[in-house]
Order: sequence, then structure tokens, then C-alpha cells
Amino acid sequence: MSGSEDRKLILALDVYERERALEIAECTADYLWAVKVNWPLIVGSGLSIITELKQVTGLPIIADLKLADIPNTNRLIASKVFEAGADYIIAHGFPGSDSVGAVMELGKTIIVVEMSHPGAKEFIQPATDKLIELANELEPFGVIAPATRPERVSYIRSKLKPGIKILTPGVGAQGGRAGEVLKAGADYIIVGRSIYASENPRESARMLYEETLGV
Ligand code: 3DU
Repeated sequence: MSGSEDRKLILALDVYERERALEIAECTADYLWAVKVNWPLIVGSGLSIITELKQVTGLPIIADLKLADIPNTNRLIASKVFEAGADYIIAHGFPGSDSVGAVMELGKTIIVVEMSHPGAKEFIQPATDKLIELANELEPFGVIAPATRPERVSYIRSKLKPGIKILTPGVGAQGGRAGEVLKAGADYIIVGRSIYASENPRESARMLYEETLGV
């Protein structure tokens, strides 16, 4: 098995309960690059879950807060979340460079440039070119792009500065396919329900991990 830094699978741990979250994270950790925590787990278990997940898995933790506020509020939230042990925070790009910059001053940041659901076509997709420009200017750790639309991942890759990573949610439950989106230029796939809601999360994570090998 590869070292965790070479892996391409991120677990989206969207459960409410602390015990369940820790159990799933622990049993899948061997196959993951990182664990992503979103609002469901934070509102269900509190911010300290970030610290606990880090201790239990030893993996990077991504806080998917999709921050979208004025710089001061983004800063107030992000500082507590980085303090809790988050290694990366996901922020929306549309509030502008000052709002994203406030997060970037505090730690590694991932900017949403497009989303994976059908409604993303209404407002976000028409703004994607501008959001890519913002990312190229600010040079965050990475951007979020849709695994449900591999052709958009190729497009985003072609416009994005080479060092900026592409993280893609939407594999599995939303219909995206791991191999396809990695071939299109994604660096990491983000998978939630196909792992945590399956009968055997460890085995589901193993199978997805196998799919990412050699792509
Ligand atoms: O559909 P899944 O259960 O595999 O979960 C996907 C996760 O990624 C979930 O936390 C969701 O909030 C997040 N996400 C998207 O699905 C799509 C985006 O564009 C951005 C984040």
C-alpha cells in the first residue's frame, strides 16, 4: 500500500455522530489521503471532532465550510477552525479576493470554482472562468471542480496554473467515476456516501483506492 501522501482518495465524512465518524475514519484511513469534514459533522459533533479525527487517523483534515462571507467574518471562523487542527479550509471564491485572502492568510485554502450538482449550471458555472482567474492570482493549495462533469475538469485543468491541485467531489452517489475524472486532470477524488453509507466502509474505500492506482 502506498504512503498516505501518494493517495488520491478523500473521505467526505458527512455523518452527525461522533462515534460513528471516528469508527468510519479509523477503519478507512489506510486508503485515504485526507478526511473532509463538512457542516453535518460539525453541527452534530462539535468542532473538537476535527482534533479527534486528526489524532485517530493521523491524516490531513479538510474543513469544507465553503466560507462565503466578508473578510472579517471569514477570518473569525477560519482562525478557530485552523486552531482546532484543520489543515485545509474550503472557501467560496465568489465573495471576492479579499474574502478568500483573509482565509489564505491563516492557512492552506481550497477555492470552489465549480460545483457538482445540477443547479451549479445556474450561477457558478457561468462564473467559473473568473473564479479560475482568481485562483491563478491567489495560488491556493487547490480548487474544487465537479467529478460529475469530467469535461469541465479537463477545461479547468487547462486554464489553471500547474501547481494548483484539483479536488473533485461527486464520485459515486452523484454519478461521477473515479478513473474518468482522474484521467480528466483531477488530483484527488472526494467520496462520501459510497463509503460511509455502504455496508462495509473499509471495503468500499479499498475498492475506490484500487481504482485510483495507476491512473
Ligand atoms: O455525494 P457524496 O456523498 O459523495 O459527498 C460529496 C461531498 O462533497 C459532500 O460533503 C458535499 O457537500 C461535498 N461537495 C460536493 O458534493 C459538491 C461540490 O461541488 C462541493 C462539495
